[in-house]
Amino acid sequence: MNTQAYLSDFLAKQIQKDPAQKVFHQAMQEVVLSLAPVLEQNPIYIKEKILERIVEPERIISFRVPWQDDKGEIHVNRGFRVQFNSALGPYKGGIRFHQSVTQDSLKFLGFEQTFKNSLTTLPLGGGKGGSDFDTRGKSDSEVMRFCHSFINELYHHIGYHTDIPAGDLGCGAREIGYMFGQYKKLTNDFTGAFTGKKPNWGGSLLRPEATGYGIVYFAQNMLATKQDHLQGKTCLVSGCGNVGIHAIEKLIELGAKVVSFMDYDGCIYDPDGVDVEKLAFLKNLVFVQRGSVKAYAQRFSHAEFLPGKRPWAIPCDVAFPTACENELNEQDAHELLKNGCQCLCEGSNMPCTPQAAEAFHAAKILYSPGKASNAGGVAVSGLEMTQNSMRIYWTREEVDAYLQRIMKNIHESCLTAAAQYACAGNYAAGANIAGFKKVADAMLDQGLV
Ligand code: 2IT
Repeated sequence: MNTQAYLSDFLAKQIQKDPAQKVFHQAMQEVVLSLAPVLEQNPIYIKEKILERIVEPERIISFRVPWQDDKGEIHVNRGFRVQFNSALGPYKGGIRFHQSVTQDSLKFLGFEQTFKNSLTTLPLGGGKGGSDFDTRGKSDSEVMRFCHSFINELYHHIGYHTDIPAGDLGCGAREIGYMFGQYKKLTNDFTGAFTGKKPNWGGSLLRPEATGYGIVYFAQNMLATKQDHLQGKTCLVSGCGNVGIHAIEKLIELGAKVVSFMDYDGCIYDPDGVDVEKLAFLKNLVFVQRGSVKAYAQRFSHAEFLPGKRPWAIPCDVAFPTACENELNEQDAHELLKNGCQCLCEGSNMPCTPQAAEAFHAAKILYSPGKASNAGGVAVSGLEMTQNSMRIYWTREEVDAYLQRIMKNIHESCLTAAAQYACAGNYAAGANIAGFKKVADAMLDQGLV
């Protein structure tokens, strides 16, 4: 059987196993199809059934999360941890708290995480977890009771050398604090079993900023291949959570002009660009008030609030999707390209639909996949683990130097792998190939486990 036929047959069989897992299939298909040249040059991966093994999570834990709200009413949510692959190190990946969380979405995220973590060059396996619990509209004490209940089960399955969760959508320092506290209470052990901790109890400086800064560093590296830079560029950012806000911060510092950001209610278009003062307002609004971005347009005169909209129709040079999977479709991609966008740097995991990604590839603009460009977050989580092991703290400057070096290395690995397998300049294929090879070779070394 030739490689293309093998891959079609492989995908058909996998899809048949769980026909409803659409988003996982999308992620699997994207990775697997780009591996054709690798399989051709390394038939051992086919003989040893590496693809069949790598798409199957090592373990999925699914559990009940009962909790009581402030009125005493009982709620039951679903909790999951997908322990996807431990060939390179303990399972590592975030916890997502959002109503959209299902086993399917966490399988997709755990799969992506495995390759992303491999790209960081740190000894990290891949995992992801979460719950269909929505933190929006909940009081602090409700969030605490939920997090404690979540950990009452999850603590059996995680640990410093086993599985190290962190934050993700809907799960920030507050939630990590409650989970870490309960984990410590139950295990009687103060270890770095979580990352994204606050710096006064074991967290790394720059971890909150790392994903956002990292995507901007990656974009800098991409632009540098064309002797270009971010200064003076008009940029779009979408989601303004932890990733988006820190991307905006770094972009302002580098002299770029950020004209958009959004939340669940809609999009802000600020033609004057976000400056340091406006960013301080936005940070307070999002991180402290937990309010809607609408308030930004009420506060700053030229800014417009576009209810229910996303930013992709606004003309820009560089775009940073930083909200969630499939937030940018084919029509959005054509709109961006028509308006002159020359660089699309993914901050969220799989933000582009396959058709949107195809449009960016066809137009040959600089286009990076999330698993490469957003790896700075988990990379600094890896550095947090190192600091915990050494029982020391590094300075912000030390962590930033590591982060910049890691993003540069990931950028280089993508380009090197792409060139080696005849798809020069294709960051998506390069990231898949480089990420896959390291995991696959470790799996070969470790035998059938
Ligand atoms: O998608 C991601 O890389 C994360 N949510 C961060 C994972 C981590 O372990 O820091």
